[in-house]
Amino acid sequence: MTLKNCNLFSHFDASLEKIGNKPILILDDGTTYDYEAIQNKSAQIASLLINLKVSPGERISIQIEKSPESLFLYLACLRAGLIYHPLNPGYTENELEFFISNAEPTVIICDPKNFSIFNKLAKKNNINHVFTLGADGQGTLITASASEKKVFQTYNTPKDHVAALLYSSGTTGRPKGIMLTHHNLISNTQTLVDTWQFTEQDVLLHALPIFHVHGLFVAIGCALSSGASMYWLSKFDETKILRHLSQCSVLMGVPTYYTRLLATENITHKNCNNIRIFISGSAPLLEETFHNFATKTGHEILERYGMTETNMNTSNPIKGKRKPGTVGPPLPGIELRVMDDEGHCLENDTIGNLQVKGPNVFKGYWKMPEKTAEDFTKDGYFKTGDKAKIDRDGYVSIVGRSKDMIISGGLNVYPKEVELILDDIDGVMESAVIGVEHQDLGEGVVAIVIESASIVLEEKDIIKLCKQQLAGYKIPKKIIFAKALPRNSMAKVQKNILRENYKNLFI
Ligand code: MLC
Ligand code: AMP
Repeated sequence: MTLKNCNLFSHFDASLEKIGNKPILILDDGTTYDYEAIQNKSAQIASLLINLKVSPGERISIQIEKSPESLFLYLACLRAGLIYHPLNPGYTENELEFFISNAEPTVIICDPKNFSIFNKLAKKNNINHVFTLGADGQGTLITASASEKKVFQTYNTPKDHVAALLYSSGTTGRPKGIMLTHHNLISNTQTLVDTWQFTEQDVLLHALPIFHVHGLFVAIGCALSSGASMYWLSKFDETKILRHLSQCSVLMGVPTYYTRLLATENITHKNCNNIRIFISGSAPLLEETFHNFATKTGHEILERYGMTETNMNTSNPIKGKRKPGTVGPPLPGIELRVMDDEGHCLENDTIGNLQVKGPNVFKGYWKMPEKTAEDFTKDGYFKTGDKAKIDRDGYVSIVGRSKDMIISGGLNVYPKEVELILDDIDGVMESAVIGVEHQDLGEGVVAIVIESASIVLEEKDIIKLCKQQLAGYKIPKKIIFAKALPRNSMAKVQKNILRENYKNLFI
């Protein structure tokens, strides 16, 4: 990497300044934004933030819907050297309390409908600035930045400077902030552009949310680093995807996108004619989906593997064999190894703990130095928490997780977090939350609840109480009332037995 200024925006700038006024963003209604528009709008927001006397390294916490302006805001934070802290718009007040007090932002940007919640949180946490930005691109952030200059000198960023803070929960239920540096993101983005052969001729169909690495760093990163255009959909919608597919060359999605497209029966060789690659990740792609999609469209979905802490680690190849059920070999410059519990490297085809090392690996957990140290080996590998094996050709298969985590429609649910809420409900003695095979979502969240004798509970009441505290995707799709939980001799709940007992619940 020869960039003097290690700012991710400067990295985008280097390719975008070459492409003239072709549209970079194309909306469903045909509105377009070229690079000049994006540069101007991000400069105005960056100027506004810096004029508030916010300094590089301070956090901007953001809970908004996806819109063109949400992209300008992300770019503004990069340009100003501010740490971008995105939050799922589904989070409830209860969940937000933790994130805001932990991230300690200087500025909050929220949907106008949630202003009073954030205003309250801001007062409680001594935060002076709360702006709004709605799904329609309107809000105080935009009105306040409209009079700012359209020129902004991008922050001259040191290599280790943190670009983003993304939280992932943990087995204890307490989320951890993951610090990703500009260098982490530049190196991974460039590796993906090279590996997937992105060019300015590409048109990416962008339907992913931008509060997670997949939509934010992988998709936006590949497009802006190569000068490609993006069809910018506010969310996944089969009808809109099918409407625009023939004008696009790349689609990125979680496996649910592909199973939903297959379920429409309207995905054909013809409407996929212009597509160069369909990319899948964030959750396991079933071999059945890979084969059905290939039959229907003539395209073999390219599966890759990553995580928030590392961005992308492996990918099936553009040219060469894409092996269904595998996530491909390690990306260039990234080292992967499979270890046993005692720390010995395992041979090919043997299942063990997957570890990764490379310029893509995050700087550490926010304000958690002990946890950071615990998750790295002495020789600098990050312990992913995934169980994997590597075949003779170097292809990696993710076969399970040592972390107790459910992936529902590409979103992670930590059972402990849901169990804590359930156990707090009057009438619940204890609970166990598991992931069960689900045709649409990959895994569906299921709660097994043991009632105390005194109160009779109904499923709908439990769901209602959960919804007050947890984002929608974490809410159990089914509550099962049982007499007792299976336990081993150490009194630990045997979730494997529960998963086996309820494996046919959704199929
Ligand atoms: C929404 N709902 C979900 C859900 N998403 N339930 C379970 N799992 C999900 N993923 C719930 C809502 O709360 C709501 O409940 C109901 O479903 C309908 O909401 P919706 O917004 O209309 O849902 P829908 O549009 O169908 O969304 C489903 C989805 C979406 C799969 C399209 O979740 C999605 O885009 N997922 C992608 C997530 C992603 O980007 N992951 C990348 C993580 S990065 P109710 O009760 O109110 O009706 C990562 C690293 C890597 O993992 O390697 O990439
Ligand atoms: P997150 O914490 O949201 O970044 O989720 C990362 C986790 O998603 C990884 O640790 C894996 O468990 C899982 N994951 C991502 N991509 C894949 C994939 N292609 N196949 C299987 N699991 C995946």
